[in-house]
Formats: sequence, structure tokens, C-alpha cells
Amino acid sequence: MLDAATAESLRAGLASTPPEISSKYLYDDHGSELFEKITYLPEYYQTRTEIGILGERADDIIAAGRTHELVELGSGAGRKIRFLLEALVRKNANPKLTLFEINELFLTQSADKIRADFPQVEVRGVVGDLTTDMERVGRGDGRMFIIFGGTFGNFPPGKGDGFLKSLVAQMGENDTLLLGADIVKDPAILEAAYNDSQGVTAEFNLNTLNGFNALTGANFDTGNFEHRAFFDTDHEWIEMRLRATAPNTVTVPALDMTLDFKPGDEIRTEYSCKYTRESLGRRVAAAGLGVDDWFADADNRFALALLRLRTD
Ligand code: SAH
Ligand code: AVI
Repeated sequence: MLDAATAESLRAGLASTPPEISSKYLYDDHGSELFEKITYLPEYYQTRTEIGILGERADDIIAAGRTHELVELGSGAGRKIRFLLEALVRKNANPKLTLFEINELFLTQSADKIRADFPQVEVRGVVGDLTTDMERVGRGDGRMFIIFGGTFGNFPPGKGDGFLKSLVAQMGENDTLLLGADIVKDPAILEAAYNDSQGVTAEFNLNTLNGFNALTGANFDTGNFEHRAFFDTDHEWIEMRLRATAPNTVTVPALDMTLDFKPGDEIRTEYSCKYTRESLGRRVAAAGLGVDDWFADADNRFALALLRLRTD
């Protein structure tokens, strides 16, 4: 049985133009495995670029953050946090780590692995939805919040700003936020990253419908839809969509809805915003944050931006 708030947000998504299903439904257990596969694809440069930056700059990032506790949001498999943990352990004998994730299986597995490898670190796992449960993180100070992998880009301006505000509400004045940002670049490189030749991203995208069916009792047939991803140059974001390839009708018992699709009709399943240092600064300013530091790779493909609460 769906709770009223979830039902309401699903209905609102489906009523928009084009209809939307939130990208958080990409991450059931199968979707989380598919995302892990994406991170190793030749076209998907983001993960290896970000890991390269962490390998070279982890000590600088920890020094700039002046922190004793890391809080990773949307932690997934928890591969990247290890670089910062190693740097933090070099400076602080008993640091703390909180992992916050919507997928409980991935959270438990990654927290257990980190506990085994870093016995001196106090590890806390929090299952929650970044869009509704930020208060579960709790208030504190001197912490570094981290959103790796461009996940922040999956919260588009406007609709995604509530999340940023609820995060800022948990931040003490000496807390920082380290944001992974995929940098605006040649659309051909961006579009290839979301239309890989092995079709893994297509499978990941189509899996949204399986997640939606499981949640609502709907009868979407993935065979009636195809993957589409394109760069919107005006908004500087990638959109993933699912396009109907045949006329079909879907019933959604939990929402008491029937959806009719004709060939060509689309459902938006993800935004992935791309940034420059300036455009990220403009985006976060309304939430009271400013970009303090910018750690990019030599080819300017990806950056880790260190943000602080602005005092001016
Ligand atoms: N940080 C990892 C994983 C990125 S994938 C990396 O950089 O490789 C995005 C992660 O965010 C997934 O693990 C997904 O389960 C999680 N996620 C997506 N939407 C979320 C939400 N609304 N609340 C909490 N976690 C979410
Ligand atoms: C998790 N997030 C940053 C990925 C992205 O690139 O926006 C999700 C993804 N979607 C398609 N491929 C990967």
C-alpha cells in the first residue's frame, strides 16, 4: 500500500508534460547493479575521472574542508568515499562516517565492507530518501557532506531545490558540502555517455518501469518502450526518456489511473544537469551556499566543488 505523499508525488509526476517518473525509482536492486555496470563503461567517463581526482587530491580536499566527519548522500556501492576516508584517517585517528542511501541492500553491503576495512572509523548507515528524509542526518558541525557521481545533477533547478534547502537546514556554520559536478562539454561526448553501445543505460532506463510496476501494481510492459537520451543545450542537462513504440494502455491500481500511450509518446525518467563553476555557483546561491574550491581533472571533464554557507 502506497503512503499518501508518495501517491501524490507519483500522480503529480504523471500529470506533467511530458509525464515524469522520478529518477529515484531507477535504483531498485537490479537498477543499482545496472548503475554499477554503467560506471565501468568506456563511454561513461564520469566515474573514472572522479576517482582520478580523488586519487590525486583527497588530502587537499580534506585539508580544505577542515572536517572530522564525512556524510555521504546517495552513497551507492561506496567506492569513492574510501579515498577521503584514507585521507581523513591520516589526520584524525577516529573519524566518523555516515552513509545515506535509498537502497537498503547497497547501503548495508557497503557499510559492512567499510567497517571491515576501516575499524577505527565509526560508521552509521541511514536508509532514507534525500527528497523527504534529510532530517534523519541530524544537525552537527564540522562535517563534510558529500554527493559524488553527479547525483546532485539529477535534482534539476526548480523542482530539485527543495532537496538543497532541506540539506542546508541540517548544516552547521562549519559544515561543508562536496559536490560532484559533470562539466558542460561537447554534446557528442555527453550523449555517448547516456547512449552506450552495449545498451546498459537503455536497460537501466527501462528498469524504471519495473520499479514503478512493483510500487504501484501497474502493468507497464518494457517491450512497448525504448530508451532515449539527449542533451538539452538551453538547460545544459541530459534528459533520459522512455518512448512508446506501440499503442498501449497501462493500468495503475495504486493510483486508480489508466494511462494511454501512442507511438512516440514519452515519459521523462531523469535529468542530469551539467555545470561550469559559474553555473553551479548561481544554482546553489539561492540556498545560501557559495563555491569555495573547485577540484577538476586536467581535461576539465568533471569537478568536485567544495561549498560553504555564505556569510555575506
Ligand atoms: N555515489 C555513488 C552512486 C551514485 S548513483 C557514485 O558516485 O558512484 C546515485 C545513488 O543515489 C544511488 O545509489 C541511488 O540509490 C541513490 N539515490 C538516488 N535517488 C535517491 C534519493 N532520492 N534518496 C536517497 N538516495 C538516492
Ligand atoms: C547517478 N547519476 C549521477 C547518473 C548520471 O549520470 O546522471 C545516473 C545515470 N543515468 C544514466 N546513466 C547514469
